[in-house]
Amino acid sequence: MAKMARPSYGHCAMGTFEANFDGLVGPTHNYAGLSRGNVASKRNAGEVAHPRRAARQGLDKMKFLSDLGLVQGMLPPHARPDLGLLRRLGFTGAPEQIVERASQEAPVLLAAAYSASSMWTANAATAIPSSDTTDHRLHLTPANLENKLHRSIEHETTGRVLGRIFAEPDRFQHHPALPSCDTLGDEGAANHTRLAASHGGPGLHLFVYGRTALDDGAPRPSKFPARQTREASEAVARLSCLASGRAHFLQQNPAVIDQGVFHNDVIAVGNLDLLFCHEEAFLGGRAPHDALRASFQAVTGAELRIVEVPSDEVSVADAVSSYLFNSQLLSLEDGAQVLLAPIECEENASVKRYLDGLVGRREGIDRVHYLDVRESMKNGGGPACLRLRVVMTEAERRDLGARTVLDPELHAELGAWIDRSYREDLAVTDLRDPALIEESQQALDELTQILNLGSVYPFQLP
Ligand code: SUG
Repeated sequence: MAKMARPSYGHCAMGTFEANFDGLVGPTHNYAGLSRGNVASKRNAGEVAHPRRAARQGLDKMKFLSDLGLVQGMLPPHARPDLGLLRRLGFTGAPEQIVERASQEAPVLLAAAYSASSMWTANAATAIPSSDTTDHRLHLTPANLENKLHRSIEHETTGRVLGRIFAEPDRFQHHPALPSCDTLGDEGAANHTRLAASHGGPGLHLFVYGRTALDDGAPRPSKFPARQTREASEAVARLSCLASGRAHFLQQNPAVIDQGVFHNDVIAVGNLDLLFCHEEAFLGGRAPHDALRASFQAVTGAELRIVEVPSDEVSVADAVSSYLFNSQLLSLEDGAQVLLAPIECEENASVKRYLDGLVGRREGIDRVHYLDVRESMKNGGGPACLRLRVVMTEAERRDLGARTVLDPELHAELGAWIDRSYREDLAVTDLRDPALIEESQQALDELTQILNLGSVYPFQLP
């Protein structure tokens, strides 16, 4: 086969680019240990969090991407505490009474209602670009996140926010989250990767699931939950009107889920024609690679490059503790491909050695940048967890509603808003402080004005 020219990268290639919508870290960011199967969340349970620092780290990351010439958007935090959740669980009275009683009787439920977990927008939704759908609209399906109580309360607000940003009905098609049940556990884009020769060309959508819910005999992890089901991935692909042959389904290796790989983006990351993954990422090891390559070839006419990290160079344990694969893999306008890795990768000897060698071998990754998002990392959220990728055209971008694409003015306003609205420290025990209710609502009310979002939070709705 003739050697393919290197795909044309850059955010303006053929008027189509990849935008990253990062979750702004909310004012109630804390460490409550709510996520079984997520080792960082459990390890750091009860530590004092630093909401202002966390939000600043997130904003710095957004600025970094924007300075690289990429389109950087954002999704706002959700209103917390979720008083609606606590009311549904039988806590009554004024907000202060609800919080007081929940803190006495059920502190874990209070922590769920206060979680800032919407910051991890890789779990907000699955976005399928218009170039790959039969109705030529961009489809968005919020994830039901049914596996964890504190995350299962996100999809309604997510749906409202996405509806405001992607508002033009001729261009954007919104679906409600899948029914919230164990059979249809959906964790959104964290288990979905679009592979293509260029952002504007046809894409193959790789959906990675943890288990087949309706087959008791199928392989599944034994210790930790497999949050994403095959049934959910298939439903999202169907709902999104993916053109024929554009979806490819792979099962995650159950053994790595049991070692803390609770989403595929903890063990693999892809961009355009490059898939960067660990040797143990998928059930069957390397066996599924051939079929994936063939699907990619059939859709794009190009060759898929798979860079597989061997276990004897980086163990699964090191991949999980450093979050190597939760890096963002980004193509810049000059054609360079960069890996935006968490700073923990620079501090892990085997991971650093591997990355130095990888860049030296020029296997598709030209540079590595290390980024400090430690506050999020301590809850199991690296750079890639913090962003929802949306491949879109210039015309679609022009039709976006609200003011959610970062520019220098918005950056300055958000920085000032964080500094005046966020606490420096927040312990789980502070969640019973009645002042935090009003404080967080006030902050988000101001934010909706900064972002021109209109009313999206329950406390703002009639
Ligand atoms: O769902 N952590 C999140 C981290 C999500 C990471 N996302 C991706 N891999 N895409 C989760 O487990 C911890 C909250 C706490 O323990 O307080 C939490 O929800």
